[in-house]
Amino acid sequence: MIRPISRYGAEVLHQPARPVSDITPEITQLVDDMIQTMYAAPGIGLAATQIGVPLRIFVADISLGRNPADLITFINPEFVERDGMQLEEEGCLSVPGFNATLARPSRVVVKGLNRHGEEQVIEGTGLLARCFQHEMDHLEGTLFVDRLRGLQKDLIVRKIKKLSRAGKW
Ligand code: GNR
Ligand code: NI
Repeated sequence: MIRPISRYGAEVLHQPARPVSDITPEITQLVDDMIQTMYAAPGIGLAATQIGVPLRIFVADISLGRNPADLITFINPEFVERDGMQLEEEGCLSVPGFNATLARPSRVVVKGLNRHGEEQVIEGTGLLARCFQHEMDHLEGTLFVDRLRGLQKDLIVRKIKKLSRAGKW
């Protein structure tokens, strides 16, 4: 089932998510819904908080479904390594219509469970590293807008408030 994606301002997006204690059939269903919702959007990643569920789960596929082997599910993910620096443009399905250039480490290694509850360790560089960090931020209640400063941030927040007042957000 495709689920609606919450937008900047929704409480669930601005709070840390809780670890998953046990991979029940409900969790498996949630992961399936996240994958469907990510592909439908379309996006290269989706965190559970974006569909209103405060649990530490994200899905990612930087091939947008073109390469089935690129689909990644992480449950209770943690960084094990982070290094380098990349400066690239970033967007978010929960902040539609906006993007900004953001500095992020260029390489990360993430450890966590896959959809079957097995431990996995995955290295990401370039776009995958950026995606992993963006999704890990979601699990802490942080959106890319929160990482901006000064004018860049004020402009986006002001435009969102205006859209919100007009009922267009
Ligand atoms: O689809 C998405 N594209 C994207 C581009 C640059 C950096 C991060 C991302 S993630 C985003 C989907 C999303 O909002 N995931 O939480
Ligand atoms: Ni996002």
